[in-house]
Amino acid sequence: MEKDLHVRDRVGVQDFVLLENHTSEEDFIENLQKRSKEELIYTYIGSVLVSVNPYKNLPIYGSDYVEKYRNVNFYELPPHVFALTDTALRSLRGELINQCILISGESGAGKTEASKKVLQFIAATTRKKASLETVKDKLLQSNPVLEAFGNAKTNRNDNSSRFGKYMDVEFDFTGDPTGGHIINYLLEKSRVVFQAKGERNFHIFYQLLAGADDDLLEKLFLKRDPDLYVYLKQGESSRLSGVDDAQNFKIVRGALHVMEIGDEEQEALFHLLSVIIHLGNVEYASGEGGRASISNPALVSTIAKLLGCPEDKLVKALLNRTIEARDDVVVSPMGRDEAVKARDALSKSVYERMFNWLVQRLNRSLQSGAEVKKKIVLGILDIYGFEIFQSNSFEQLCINYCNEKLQQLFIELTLKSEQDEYRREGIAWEPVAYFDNKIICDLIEEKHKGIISIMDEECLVPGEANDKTFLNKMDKLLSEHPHYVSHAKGDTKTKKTIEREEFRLVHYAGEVTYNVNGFLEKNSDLLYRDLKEAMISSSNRITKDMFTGSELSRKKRPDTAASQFKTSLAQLVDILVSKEPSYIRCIKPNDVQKPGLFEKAIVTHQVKYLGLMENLRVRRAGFAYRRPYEGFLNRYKSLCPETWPHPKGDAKSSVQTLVNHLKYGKDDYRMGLTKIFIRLPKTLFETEDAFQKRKNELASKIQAKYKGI
Ligand code: AOV
Ligand code: MG
Repeated sequence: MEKDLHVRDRVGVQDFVLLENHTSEEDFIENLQKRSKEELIYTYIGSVLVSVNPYKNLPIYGSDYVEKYRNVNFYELPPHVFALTDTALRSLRGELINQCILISGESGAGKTEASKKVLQFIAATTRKKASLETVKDKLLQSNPVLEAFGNAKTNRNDNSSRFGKYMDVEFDFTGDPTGGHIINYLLEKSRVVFQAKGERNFHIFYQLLAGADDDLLEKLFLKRDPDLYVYLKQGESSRLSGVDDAQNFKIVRGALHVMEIGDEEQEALFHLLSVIIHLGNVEYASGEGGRASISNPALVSTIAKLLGCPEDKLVKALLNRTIEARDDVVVSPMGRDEAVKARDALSKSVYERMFNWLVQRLNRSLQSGAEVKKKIVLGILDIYGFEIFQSNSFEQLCINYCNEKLQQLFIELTLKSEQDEYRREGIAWEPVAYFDNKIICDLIEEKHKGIISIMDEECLVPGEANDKTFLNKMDKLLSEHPHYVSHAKGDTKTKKTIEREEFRLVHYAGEVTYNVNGFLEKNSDLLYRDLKEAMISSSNRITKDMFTGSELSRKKRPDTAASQFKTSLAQLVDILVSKEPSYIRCIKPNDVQKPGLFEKAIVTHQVKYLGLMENLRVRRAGFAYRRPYEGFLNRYKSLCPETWPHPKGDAKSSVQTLVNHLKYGKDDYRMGLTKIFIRLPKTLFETEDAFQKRKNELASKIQAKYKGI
């Protein structure tokens, strides 16, 4: 196979840095296209992996490939996600440095698939030992569970992640995986009650209907046909070609078992899914004085049964709203529209809490044992990619904001700090210009001035504020901002019209027009007290963990959805910057999910906004590796008689002696103020190989001495 690999990968260049004398964007795209055509989906920019979605299964992830790539230096084999993972793993094991793999790209570009390959490689290349197999199995099986509950078909991707996911794989100091931890970010819960044409609700609903046996369905009062249920049929595409929902249901149940969620708890979960499905079919009429009444009370009775809560309590909560004002308690009946909204809020809340419950349970099951004192982690970030739909709402704003933050991090770490460091260390450097999207992040998140602040303020104004007043306020306060376009101002550049209830943001990845309807409500994210009380009275074993009495007595208003998201993203950035990053930049070659179709315009756009050309320029002129003198010296001093065992001069001059001895070429490295900079990974890898060899020699010498040989 070795031969085969190399023969197959003689198309274009494997590393853009090697595209000698061809530095234009066109050359770059052409190289990508040439390679894509030959199904060579991976290419490097230095150590950044660029991946072009093939939209078909390629035979490049089997155990033969795992073997091929394990413990082989990055540059020796054709680019592959396994090579990137292997490098991160080796740095983790060899130097005990926490790693993270950041995967970005727009919706459908291949992030989630890439994250699965990373995990697959980790599981396949760590030690085979009975006690580890359980851990690995759990790490792998957490995926089908989260995908079933957190992914859905959208018009961009049949298996689109509708939540953000950061997963730490934990290792002990020997490099054995010992467990993991998942953090989830803002689930797109509005999908539970509404889907655009061509889209579906979360996979699990359809899997349940297709895969449950007749007994279970009967217990849940469900019929097999998803088109009987409003919440499941609005997208008019409840069946997905090429996907076997029934089969997937079996896989999910098996995975739940692996995660230590047994049959009883699974049934409790399915009961809640059924509650949600039925809630969507509850119909309301407008009665006397505009009061809502329920047109199909038998259904509410079924729901109460499924929940194990008193029927009258549920009915009351679905039709009334109790408002506590100072010492007064007022029960006010809801109108039809309000009742529908309250019902939907309940469905969304139950689903979201169930999802959080699941993540918590997965984490409990993934927890490393107490005996693992020092943990080293490899984090994998797979979020929802940048998206533009026909109609974009609050959720798209959050998703796209998240992508802005990630792009910001990429810029910070690869373009800005890289260049800052050269300057600081006194390395001669020709600056590379790039677009810094901080201005857009600020537009969204800046205190007092940004969109989130304005939205939060409007959410606090009782009674008078609505989506329109929010929009007006933004139009007034932000109209001068170069990345904000209001209806009044209009888009002078593209001339695309902006409707009265819309605003447009010029994101780093493209322009998105948002419709403001529903923003405030989604941001406030309120669930009326009566519905909470009804849920608290449920005998379902999971709702007991999801709804607790304590939240009823809480006086302080919880943070808005956008503010919570902002806080959690800031925390995410902190987590990521504390680790050594590797990057996978995913590219989508067409908008129709089709194999073999490479649309230049679409790829060019992504190459532009991902900043790949700038990345390349910095890389080409720059240095792939840097290590502080002390660290470098300590690790490699045994390779030179003059530095072993005790270096003579200070760290910097000793490193100079060391690299002279190792015969580093003049252009292979630079000596900075506190660090050595190494241009190509190859140089460092060779030194590392020599070190490993030397270490083994020394070890066997010591052993021999010990044994008296
Ligand atoms: P995403 O995660 O980047 O989108 P996915 O990883 O779900 O995108 O990829 C979308 C689809 O493309 C997958 O379901 C596969 O059919 C195909 N695909 C992606 N990568 C590969 C690969 N390496 N080999 C074969 N097929 C692939 V989103 O979650 O929507 O932002 O939110
Ligand atoms: Mg995804």
